[in-house]
Amino acid sequence: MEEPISERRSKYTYRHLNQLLKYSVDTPLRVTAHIDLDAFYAQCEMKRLGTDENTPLAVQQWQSLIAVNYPARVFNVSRHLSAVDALKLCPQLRLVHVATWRAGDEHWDYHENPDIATSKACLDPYRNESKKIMSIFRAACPRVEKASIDESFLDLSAMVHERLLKRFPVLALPPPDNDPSENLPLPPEGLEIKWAGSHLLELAEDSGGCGLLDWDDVGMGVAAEIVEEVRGSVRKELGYTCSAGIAQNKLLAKLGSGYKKPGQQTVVRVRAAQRFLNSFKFTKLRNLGGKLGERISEEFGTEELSTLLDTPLQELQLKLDADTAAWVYNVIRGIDRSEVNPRTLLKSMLSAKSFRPYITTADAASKWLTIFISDIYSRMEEEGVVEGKRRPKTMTLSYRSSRGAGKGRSVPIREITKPALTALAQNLLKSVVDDARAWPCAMLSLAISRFEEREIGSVGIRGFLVSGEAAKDQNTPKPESSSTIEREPKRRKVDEDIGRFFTKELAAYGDETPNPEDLLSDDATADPETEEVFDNPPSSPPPPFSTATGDRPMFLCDRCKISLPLEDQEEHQDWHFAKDLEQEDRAEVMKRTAPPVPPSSFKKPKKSSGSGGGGGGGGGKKGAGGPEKGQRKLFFGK
Ligand code: DCP
Ligand code: CA
Repeated sequence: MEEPISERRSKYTYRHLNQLLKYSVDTPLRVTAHIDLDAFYAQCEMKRLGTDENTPLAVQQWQSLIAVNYPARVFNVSRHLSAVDALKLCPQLRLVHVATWRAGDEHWDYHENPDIATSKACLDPYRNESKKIMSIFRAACPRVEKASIDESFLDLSAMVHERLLKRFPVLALPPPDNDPSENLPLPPEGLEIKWAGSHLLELAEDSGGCGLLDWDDVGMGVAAEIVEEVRGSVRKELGYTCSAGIAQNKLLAKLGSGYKKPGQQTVVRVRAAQRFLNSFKFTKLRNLGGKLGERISEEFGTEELSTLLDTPLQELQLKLDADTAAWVYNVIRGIDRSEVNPRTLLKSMLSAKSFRPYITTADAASKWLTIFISDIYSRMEEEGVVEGKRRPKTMTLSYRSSRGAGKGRSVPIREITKPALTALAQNLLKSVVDDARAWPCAMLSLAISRFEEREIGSVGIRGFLVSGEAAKDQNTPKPESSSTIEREPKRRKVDEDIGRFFTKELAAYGDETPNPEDLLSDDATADPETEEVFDNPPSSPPPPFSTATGDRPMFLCDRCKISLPLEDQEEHQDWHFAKDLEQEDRAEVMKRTAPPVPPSSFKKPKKSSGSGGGGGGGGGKKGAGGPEKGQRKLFFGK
């Protein structure tokens, strides 16, 4: 016989409720949000220029559009178009070029038609706005994770707990017999959840309908109110609209925020999660967009999430390693135990420039280095490096020659002053200059990495100590953790001497290309302190090409599976090159710092899974996912 309603209990326990206070990933009552700014760079420019909200506007970097506002999207203007093609679709489109550092200037600034040969794009204005937005999120919620320049995760669990207990004092009473495994009473009968104007996704057919509310629904309703308040503050204080997803975990919250845009929010209730997930290809899920997703779709002959759901765990384990199989099995069921991690660990800072035309002299390279140092040093000031809060241990200079050959050199950083760093970089450059294979030079990049700070150690150690599900979760590739942190430098000064050189020595090289064989040989003359970390043969296969809608040639990056205008191809590959270099460097360091293998053992030491919290996983050099948005942006930010 069915129990009378008054006797029925919630399916959640007092323990589940209390776990909210500790942001536990184990409670099914957990609530997180993902907030994503709409057309972010475009909104920044609209605010700066005081543009009317309905004016179509796009942000360009050289000839490519990198952000398109929603009024322009009505005209089918999209990020993949060139500025010229976009104007054909929407003649009234307002085009704004990103700010640039220009030869001879003391500051970055907005310039009408910046010259790609003598300028470097600057994303500082967006970093600055991002910083203000983050302050609003952090003031509203104690646990915020910055996921990229315009995306954040909020763990709302503790805030929801507080509001629930205030609103439903019955929840504050001790459990029967003080037993936390007792089930909670059900929410009051007839309770109506307001949902704060959120979109709601349909519940699964077998979920018992919407009449049977439980505390997960009530908690989500409270979270929806909080998110609406936060979005309201961003709008009121800074004028920006953003979209948000509210769900039990980060995976679902992120899918939710993209469901309706702009200026809207979506709640993915627990009972709606699977149905919602089934509407996606699994390659659209967080961390499954890159190599791992590709491999799974090849192995199992499908990209459909719902088809993969029919695959038993054992079968996944036959084709994927045990941890990955378990992780995938969970993720396609909406189970994601990753924490909202408020620490923003600094991994590296990179400043790079592709040269078209190629540069051909040491003098030109040296002067670009001066800009890189200025760029990086001001970010170091902002990150507390200069005042000693954290300390980078390695500087890496890498280059790519006109024929695609690449090489990187690293040195330990001993002194954090601008003159010392400049001297170090210039010394590194000397070894490149002497290397005939570097010329003509198509790309130079300078990176500082291996930041020493307490958090890095603790994350690493936890990764080894935790067991079971938690360990699986931590071992699962987290693309966001491998991206270079993009923060918000102030307007900064470029050294005055920068400007004097750009006009000379910029002619492209002729056909004098180095012998490819030479490019593979070792450099015996390297300074003993200079460690060669990467050597990229020039003969890497060209990426597959695809043709986009319209007649604009596009290429599909075979590594991160994003389609980009053909003219961005080299620059994009440079970006991969620089990131690879960084990864190789970290892997090298891990190898060197690993405990020695006992001489009796002939077993190879187990390959380190990644890069000290830097998103290894899946055995791949770059982790399973392709670069997420934050990373992709980098190659625009030369
Ligand atoms: N960005 C970039 N290059 C890319 C992708 C993005 O430079 N390939 C920059 C410009 C975007 C910002 O990052 O404004 C945020 O990226 P999103 O993918 O979130 O795109 P938007 O915020 O522009 O639009 P949406 O409203 O779809 O989020
Ligand atoms: Ca966005």
